Amino acid sequence: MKALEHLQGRSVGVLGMARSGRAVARALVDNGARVSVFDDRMEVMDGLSLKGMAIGRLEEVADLDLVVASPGIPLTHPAPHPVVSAAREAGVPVTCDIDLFARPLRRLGHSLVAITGTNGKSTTTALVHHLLLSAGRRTAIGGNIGLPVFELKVGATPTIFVFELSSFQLDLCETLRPDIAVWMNLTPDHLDRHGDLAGYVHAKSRIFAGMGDEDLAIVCTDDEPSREVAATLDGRMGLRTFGRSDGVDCRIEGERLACAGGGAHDLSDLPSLRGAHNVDNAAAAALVLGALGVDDSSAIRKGLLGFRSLPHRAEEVAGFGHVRFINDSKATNPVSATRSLSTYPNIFWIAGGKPKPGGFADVLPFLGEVRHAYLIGEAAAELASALAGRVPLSEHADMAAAMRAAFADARTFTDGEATVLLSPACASFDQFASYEERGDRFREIAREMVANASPGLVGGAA
Ligand code: UMA
Repeated sequence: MKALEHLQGRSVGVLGMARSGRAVARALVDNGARVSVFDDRMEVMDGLSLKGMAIGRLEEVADLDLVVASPGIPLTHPAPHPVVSAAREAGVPVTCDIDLFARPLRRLGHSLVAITGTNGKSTTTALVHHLLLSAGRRTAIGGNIGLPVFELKVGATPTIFVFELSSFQLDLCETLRPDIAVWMNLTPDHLDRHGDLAGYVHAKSRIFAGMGDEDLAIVCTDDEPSREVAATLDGRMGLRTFGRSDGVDCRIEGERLACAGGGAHDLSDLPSLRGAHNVDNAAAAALVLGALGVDDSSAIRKGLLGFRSLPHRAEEVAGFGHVRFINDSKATNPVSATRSLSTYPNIFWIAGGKPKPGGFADVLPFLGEVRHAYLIGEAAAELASALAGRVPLSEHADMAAAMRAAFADARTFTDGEATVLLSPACASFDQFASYEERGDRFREIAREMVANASPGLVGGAA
């Protein structure tokens, strides 16, 4: 693979041996690099097939030519990983899979659309990829969305690579130069990893660092940090904006969007793109498609109609009479949870997990449809005091117990459609290995409860 040819015969350390580390280590071995691998968890190292690889040793880091760190490896906060510190002290460059993979793409005739933002980046990435496919374009999807880029094939036919990029990945990128970079929004998140908001903005802004006047930035200017970032880009590269203020290139009004240059779309009848946040996602996607020469409104509408929401993001997983179960496990911070809270009616809301710093004030204006909150995990007490007096609430030992209580209440609710919503506003790590595991469990329990429920006990819509 062209991205790694220059590393033939070189000594490369791969730090973190989960999804991205394993994929890049295998690709490096296939390209003749001498690969040593590091992971702090014994069980990960024990389970590895080390074909062509050696176990890395801290005292040998200074002899390496390059370290490829996984996104989850701390670089600065709370403290740099010892391998990262040793590499820096010895002047060994530290990079990531995304930076390595993307480097030769432009030279080989491919294009890169890179998408970041605190919320909405996975759905936008999936939507852009889906719309390109439905327009007959050759495209590939990867990155933070859960698909390590070194598992993708790079062939001779020009391909549009669409990558979701997190601040963790961007923090490690030195040479990244997307043809199109999309910035969805910015609210405080991952402050434990980046130190403070400025550190988080700095890491995310690296998406634009290598871009020049042939390239295009697409930025939603609805929040202050994003407006400040957009102001720094003007003149350095092409810039198209979207949002709810005057003067943007793609204006959002309710569930409609009107893009300068023709694209006008009404999203109110699209079941997979419910809620205001999905209008943002569609606006970004329409601008990307327009920039890539796909600006036929009816083709885009056909593509939007065929889009299915991603697992764990407002994913409808089961239904019973008037009750719908929505898995929004990916809502790992309060702002993200506000999106589904403002989308569904009569919400029986399961929230909690490992809290992020900053409290829950952001959800308070969005409780209008919450009929009861079922609180779980380490955050239960903090959430209970934030919500007290605003909505009825109860604390539960775990998600299964909360779901049983929520389903019982939703079934006997008689005033319209009811939604049992998992939108935790917290990370999952206190009770689950990942938000995916939490969402999978929610889906499984919901389907079990529905399969075992007696139809005679259904409450019913008014
Ligand atoms: N490890 C150490 N020492 C440490 C930290 C981690 O040895 O101090 C090891 C762990 O034991 C483990 C490995 O590193 O074996 C984990 O690496 P990783 O966390 O980077 O996990 P990957 O499976 O490689 O997944 C990464 C992204 N993970 C993170 O950013 C935390 C995935 O994003 C991404 O999908 C994947 O690469 C493919 O590109 C996940 C994520 O949670 C979805 N992202 C965050 C988010 O969306 O909020 C940013």
